[in-house]
Amino acid sequence: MARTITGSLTAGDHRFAIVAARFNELFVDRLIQGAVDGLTRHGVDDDAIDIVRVPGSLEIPITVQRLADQGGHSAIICLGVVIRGATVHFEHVADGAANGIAQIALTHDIPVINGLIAAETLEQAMERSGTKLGNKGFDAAMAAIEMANLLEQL
Ligand code: INI
Repeated sequence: MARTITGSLTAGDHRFAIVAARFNELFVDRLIQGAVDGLTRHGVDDDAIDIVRVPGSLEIPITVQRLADQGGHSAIICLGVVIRGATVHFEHVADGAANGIAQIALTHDIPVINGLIAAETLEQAMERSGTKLGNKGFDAAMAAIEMANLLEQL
């Protein structure tokens, strides 16, 4: 029978970093709360979570790179909010951040979870940061725990 390998949602001895933008902090703060809630509810100790704040989403990749170089975490969660309505260079910020963090995951062999919201409107950003459509920070935390455990097995 085929063997399926998946990562569990158990904390283990993993340490996690959250890199979060201050830009649009009204929403990003909710994402941080969601991510921390997701981690701790699955058994991750508060002391095993490092939160690093950066000015905006474009500063997330270099910060993730530094953390990945240091090697103290099993996964890194990126949180930021880019809103088209409020940003002329929306694509530049959203794509720059997303491409940068994806690249670091591959070059440093560490799960870097994209918890960035790219929203068309303020309302959409609100929906994804703790109201109608859940909390993307919480979802990112789940992906981080699962990937930390999965990569340990592979
Ligand atoms: N940063 C964001 O995280 N979200 C945005 O919507 C945004 N807008 O609107 O421009 C944004 N800009 C700042 C950017 O990430 C950098 O901090 C800035 O350009 C300095 O490098």
